[in-house]
Amino acid sequence: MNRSRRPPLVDSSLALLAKGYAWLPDRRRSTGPVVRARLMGQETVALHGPEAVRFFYDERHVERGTALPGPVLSTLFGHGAVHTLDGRAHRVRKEMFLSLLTGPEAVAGLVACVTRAWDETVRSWSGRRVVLFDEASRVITRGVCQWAGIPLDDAHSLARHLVAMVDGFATPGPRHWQARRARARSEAWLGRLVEDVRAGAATAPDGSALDEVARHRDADGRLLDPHTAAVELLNVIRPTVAVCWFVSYAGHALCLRPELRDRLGDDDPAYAVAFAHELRRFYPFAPFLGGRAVTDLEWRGEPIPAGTLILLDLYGQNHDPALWEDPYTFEPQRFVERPPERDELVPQGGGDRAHGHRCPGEDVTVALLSALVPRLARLEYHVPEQDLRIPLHRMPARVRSGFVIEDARVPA
Ligand code: MYR
Repeated sequence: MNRSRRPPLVDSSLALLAKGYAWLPDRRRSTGPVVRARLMGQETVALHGPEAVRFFYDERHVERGTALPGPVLSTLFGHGAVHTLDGRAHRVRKEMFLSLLTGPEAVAGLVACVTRAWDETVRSWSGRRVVLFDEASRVITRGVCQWAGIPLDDAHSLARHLVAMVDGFATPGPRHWQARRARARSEAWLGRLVEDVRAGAATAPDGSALDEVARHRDADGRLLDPHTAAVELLNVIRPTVAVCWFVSYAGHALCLRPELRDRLGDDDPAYAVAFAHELRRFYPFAPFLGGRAVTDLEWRGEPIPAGTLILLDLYGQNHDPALWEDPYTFEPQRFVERPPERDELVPQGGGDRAHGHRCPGEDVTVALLSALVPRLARLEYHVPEQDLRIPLHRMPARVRSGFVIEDARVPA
């Protein structure tokens, strides 16, 4: 084994926390395409690039179930979530998400609920100072709960809880504990709702996410226990609400490149989709994904022993100059000229969505952004002085101010 192939002795977990999204790309620039490190005491190899995506998503190489750290499950995904399954158990559970979140009808239904909530809400922004991130999180919460058949008393507090779960998964500080509390409360509430639906004490509209999750049977033929059902309902609504990150990034992008507003206002759906893809490529969201080598592997001549933690560097790949011209320039036009290939643009993972772990909500994300961002571009508003920095050491990153707008007005 040569020097570069020896697992490092020094643990890099603190360096990762300190540098965030920049940690892996920096390491790659200094050590070459395959990064070897030790994280949380575990031997780790990080890969990136379309070929690495295909390697990572091959179940003969990498399993996901054992790779997610407890703190990530206790905040972001939930214990027992689809993310922790492999093989047939994963396929059967994933099928439920695919039937809910993919296909033109499902996507259009969800987008209609969210855009209605947006159109009703924006009028209330006039004469006020609003934080786009917060407003978008509430609008999407209202829309997605209506679509999912989940009765909602207080969109503000559910939106706060859903955002907290995402915001606190990668930090050891107070945000993390807030995320754990938000998850515990939300799981308890939705677990009770599922029990009520099954007992006939609450109704779930036919075919709604609440109905489908309550009736879903796993690979063993059994209903989900109420806790797991709550976890999976959250796995439908939370990532949808997380689109608020990209809505506030859209405000940021339109502030940096105001000339793009006209093009977005032109009612050109292809351009709106290209803009959505560029938001997902350019701005930091999921830094990387993790899996575990199921057997002794080799990647481009580099040995990867069974049990090694394998990271797929999503942020690095989305900014790799070998894949993207001027990767640090925000340019939606790149996707007008050439739609992204499956394993090239990977903000929400890669590989085959139907069989692997690729996010089933990718179409929903693109469709929501394609509907909301042109609405934002058509809105007239003032952008006051604020902190527009997006520090890369914070995971997940976000615009510091949340993107504040004033005097918003829907043009006649
Ligand atoms: C959501 O599911 O709510 C959307 C947010 C997704 C962020 C994804 C981050 C994945 C981090 C996995 C860490 C694995 C470490 C081994």
